[in-house]
Amino acid sequence: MPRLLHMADVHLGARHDDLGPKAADQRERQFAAFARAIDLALAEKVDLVLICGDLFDSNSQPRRSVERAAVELSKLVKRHVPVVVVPGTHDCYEPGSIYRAFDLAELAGAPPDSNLVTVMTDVRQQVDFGPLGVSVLSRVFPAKRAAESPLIAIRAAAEKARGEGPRAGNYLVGMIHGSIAQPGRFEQDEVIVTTDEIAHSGLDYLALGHVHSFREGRAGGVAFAYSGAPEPVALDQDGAGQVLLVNLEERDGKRVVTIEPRPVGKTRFKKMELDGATVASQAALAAQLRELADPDLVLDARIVGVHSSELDLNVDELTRQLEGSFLRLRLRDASVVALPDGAAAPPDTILGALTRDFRARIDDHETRGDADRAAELREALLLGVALLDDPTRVTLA
Ligand SMILES: [Mn+2]
Repeated sequence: MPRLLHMADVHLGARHDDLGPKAADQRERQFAAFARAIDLALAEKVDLVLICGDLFDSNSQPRRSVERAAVELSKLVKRHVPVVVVPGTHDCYEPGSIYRAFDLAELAGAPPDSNLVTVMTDVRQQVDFGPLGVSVLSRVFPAKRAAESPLIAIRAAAEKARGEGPRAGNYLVGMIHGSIAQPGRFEQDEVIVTTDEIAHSGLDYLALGHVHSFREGRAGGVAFAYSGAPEPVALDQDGAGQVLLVNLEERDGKRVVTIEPRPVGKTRFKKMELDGATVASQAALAAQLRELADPDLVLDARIVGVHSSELDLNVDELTRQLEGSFLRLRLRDASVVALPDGAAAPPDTILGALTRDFRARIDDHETRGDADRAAELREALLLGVALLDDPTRVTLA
């Protein structure tokens, strides 16, 4: 029973211009996840490793970075675990492709013609692992954009393989870096396939790359999956962080494909809402958030509800104080200040009339969903109440 490890979208060498001084850290995190994926392949004794595009973030990487990736692949070579790589969109097979500039197989120490490291190209579209009973099929274009669906050529190759003597019983595994067409969402992309094409591909399993979140599905009798990125490439990709172990087996004469996601990424995501009424002060909130401190955590915290008029909160300042404690911190204050109790002021006083009139206008804007205007009116009401109560407390600066 052949057992595969499927990964994609490692994006080694990503620049992360938006991360500033943390960019190098994030590159290292991605490399570490790649290394853990290789370790997992060895620990799980898989028979074959598939890398479905965007192993590198771009076609221009320094030699030392390519060599460093090849050192990881050499660990597979030493244990005679073959690996098949397809170029993606970031590292596409254009004339200046990284896969033309460097011989990954040689760098990884694979003997020539050993099939231990195979990079699929526009001329290398099939590799047969005879003893394993697996044939890997792909269709790579010498440009970022495919002239046609890669499944046209893959289907033809699958039909041929099924008809050929020694390979007729092989499991057929396709590798594609591209999008599955979805009306209204993915109609345009560099490489597009349809679920109908997958259903009629003749494959047992289609390994996909390009979408950075894990997704599995079935079209006709064909299992397919996106492994997602081993580590998020951008800090909003909360479906990333794993590779897939794929088992191909026959049960009662039927071929069964099972897909098991296994975590290799470290990044964790947490979204939380804090009730403004429970926030006593900025210092108290800082202490509360500090308890969650974790360099692998992307924390998205939002303060909601109603807060006391005594609370003086500067979320930008607080974010600056705490951001070193997290991989990334996003802090937002969507709470509103508590209004004075209208019933406390007799209706025939100025305070009573002001409160009643403003509350009606605030309610009106909130009902219509104009939160900004409602917040302005709340501030104005609080200021008015303070002026009537004790004008010396108010400084209009
Ligand atoms: Mn990608």
